[in-house]
Amino acid sequence: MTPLQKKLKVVFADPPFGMEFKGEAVTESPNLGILFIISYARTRLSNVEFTYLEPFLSMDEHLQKVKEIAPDVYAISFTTLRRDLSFETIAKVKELGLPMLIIAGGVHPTIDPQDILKETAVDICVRGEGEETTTELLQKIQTGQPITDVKGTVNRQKTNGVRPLLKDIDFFPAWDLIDFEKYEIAVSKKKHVAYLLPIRGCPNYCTYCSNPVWKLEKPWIRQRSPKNIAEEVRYLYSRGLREIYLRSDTFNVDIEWCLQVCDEIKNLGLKGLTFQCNLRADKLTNELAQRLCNLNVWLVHIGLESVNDRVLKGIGKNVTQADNIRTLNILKKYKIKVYGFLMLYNAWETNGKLENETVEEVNNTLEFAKNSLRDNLIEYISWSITNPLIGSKLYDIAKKYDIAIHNNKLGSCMRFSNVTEQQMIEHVKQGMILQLLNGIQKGMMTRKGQKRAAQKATKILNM
Ligand code: B12
Ligand code: SF4
Repeated sequence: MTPLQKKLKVVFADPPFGMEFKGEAVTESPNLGILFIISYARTRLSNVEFTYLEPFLSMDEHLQKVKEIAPDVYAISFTTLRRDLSFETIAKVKELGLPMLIIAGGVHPTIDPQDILKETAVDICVRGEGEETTTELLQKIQTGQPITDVKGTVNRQKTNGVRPLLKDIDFFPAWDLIDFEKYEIAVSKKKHVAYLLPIRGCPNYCTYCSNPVWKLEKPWIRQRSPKNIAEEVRYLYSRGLREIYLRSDTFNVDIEWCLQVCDEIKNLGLKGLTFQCNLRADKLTNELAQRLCNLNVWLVHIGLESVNDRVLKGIGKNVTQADNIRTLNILKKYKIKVYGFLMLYNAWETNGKLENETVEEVNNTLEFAKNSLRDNLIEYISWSITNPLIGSKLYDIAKKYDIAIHNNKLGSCMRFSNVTEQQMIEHVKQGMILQLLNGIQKGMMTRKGQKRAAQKATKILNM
């Protein structure tokens, strides 16, 4: 520490969802983005004390902790779907009247920093990956330098450009801050599961995907070295974890690298360890499936989305239904189960004309799901009515044609001239019943999964 470096207390926060949100995706995993930033910054800065306020705290607990710590910097992370809760949290933190700098980062501040600067007391928004930007900001605060010009930030005076994405991502999150007992995912073999991110970015450009953090700058895709990934697996094992979910959007971006990752982890010789991962359906080889099977990957998550090639093409998925079926069959051969994700009522634009998934096409998708569950081609399904999220190409399409709606029964989705609301509600009911009955039947659900199922059942009864 140089004499000029003042001691800093920094609080990183998820918005406080509270215990009632257990059963929602927010308490499946700690915020990996925050843990990556802390891990990166603390090896480069001295005399900074980091605290992480986790998502399961209630608003009162959250505020109490901020009061006790009285941080110099309060840094909150949020997605667009949590905008309102985050704005409420920021307002209440501000009301505490403590002298602190308020920073926002993550998906929503990256997409729409002006929304945050206009509506809240946030001083600085960080766009894109936060490791280098936050480290530079904290360093400048510590040494009393101005912070209005830091690259990758937006403040009320100016927008400071885009910071290049990290080249070296061979480090892992600050797991030492986490008690894994507090997190639970919906479907798992072991009680606790840690998420591990082997890749950042995704090479595709699906119209409905709101994934702006990675798409501000190229190269989007960066892979960690197989050795570094294996080191993280060893660390998590030493912490008592026996199930790990390789959670990057797509694990099989580069098959050769994937095979090396499997080998490095396997060579650790750790007993009783199981895995889940995310795959894309167009790139699975028999060799990779065999290697995943040897590694005890028991569940693979795939975004199948739709069974109609017209729709898959329209939404830019770059996959055909033949790819989907081929991949499901390969996985079945190696006894790897599949969690399939479906989207209903998607939309896209072809040659300047709006197109949407028809009632008949949605019927096809649900019928396929029903048959595949029966034939053990798919083990679990989850589905959603397509929501045109800000940051996606679909958001712009929905805006252009003025089709975005939000109502109590369907949530945020789109309306189309060839589909009635009643037809959509019928499909929501069918989808919920299918997912619910299958989940109960398969019995692999954790308490969280059962709670989610119960929430869905209540929703059906109220429709
Ligand atoms: C793993 C994951 C989860 C995990 C863990 C969440 C997490 N934050 O790590 C769980 C299951 C909990 C989760 C839940 C949800 N997720 Co999620 N999730 C992802 C996924 C697949 C990977 C995230 C990731 O790679 N993290 C690793 C780090 C390195 O990246 P990062 O989180 O973006 O963080 C970096 C920057 O954003 C920034 N940063 C982040 N926070 C902060 C805070 C500050 C102060 C600063 C300075 C910087 C900063 O620096 C970080 C390090 O570089 C992404 C897709 C994607 N590839 O981004 C979707 C994604 C982020 N999730 C999404 C959604 C919708 C959700 C849910 C709302 C789902 C639901 N219906 O409940 C919830 C909301 C959770 C919340 N806290 O609000 C959307 C967000 C879209 C949007 N416009 O809002 C994404 C983009 C998926 C998609 N393509 O649509 N998710
Ligand atoms: S939906 Fe998945 S495959 Fe498509 S662009 Fe988004 S992350 Fe990539």
